[in-house]
Amino acid sequence: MGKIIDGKAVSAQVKERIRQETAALKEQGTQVGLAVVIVGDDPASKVYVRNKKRACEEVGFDSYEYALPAETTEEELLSLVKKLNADDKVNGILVQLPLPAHLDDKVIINNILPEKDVDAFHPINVGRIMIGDYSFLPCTPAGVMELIASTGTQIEGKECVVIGRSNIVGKPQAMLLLHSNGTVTVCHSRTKNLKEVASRADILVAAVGKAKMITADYIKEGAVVIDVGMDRDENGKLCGDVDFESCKDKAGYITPVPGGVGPMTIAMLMQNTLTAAKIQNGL
Ligand code: L34
Repeated sequence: MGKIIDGKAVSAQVKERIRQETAALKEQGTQVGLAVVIVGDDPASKVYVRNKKRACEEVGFDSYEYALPAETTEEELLSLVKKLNADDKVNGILVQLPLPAHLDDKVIINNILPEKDVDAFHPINVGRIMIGDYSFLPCTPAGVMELIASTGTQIEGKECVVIGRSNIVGKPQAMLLLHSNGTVTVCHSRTKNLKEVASRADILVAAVGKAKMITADYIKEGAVVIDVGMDRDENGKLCGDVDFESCKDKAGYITPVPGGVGPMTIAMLMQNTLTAAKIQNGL
């Protein structure tokens, strides 16, 4: 029987540590603030943003929420970003993705000050991650690393397979595993023999966006299986990229959806925001 990794419990531990540090900073006169910008009314994004706001309350950050209509122009969004860049109360700026189709993520992200880019999506921060010299780690991949660490599994020398090559998850995930001395393979939609490659993995990270695509025949007995997917099954129920039921006994460790990677993404956002506040205050 594989052990279920409790992302809620691990994230609660991380947030508790952040809460204590935030309270200590406050005593010294530093209050931490995060601005979260959401454009349009994608229901999933609204849930994630609400969870981020709640996490800010839990750890003692001020949160500033900007819910803009779907018709917001690039000019309007950029002017908000610039206002937040200049606002000393705002240590971190997060523009929730995806944006409506008429807005270009790249243009918006490039205009967030790198030192306030708590998603680590700005090219400067991406470059720093590439060379292993960073202050912020992208939230989802960093959360995955924490979940792997929580199992006591050493990454060094292990076969790590990442399925998915997005800029937000797959690519930075591969880099973080590499920094931990894993032997890393990145698979994607053109990979041949995906099953064969995936089932070599000691550590498998699925970030494809296809409901329950990873069945037991994709995984090695005893592997650590991390499910980044936020998908809907045939009944519209939230599920991951991994077919949890068929994999849970074969895996050594496995994350559930919900309650796995999602809460960790948010905990890591809190971590990055705290780091940003410390750097901006010369601490
Ligand atoms: N800019 N955009 C930006 N930064 C991010 O870090 C994100 N991401 C991804 C989407 N767009 C983003 C998130 O916030 C994914 N993501 C995210 C955050 C939280 C949760 C899921 C994805 C989450 O809270 N998941 C819960 C279930 C939520 C539900 O009930 O629908 C969980 O337990 O997994």
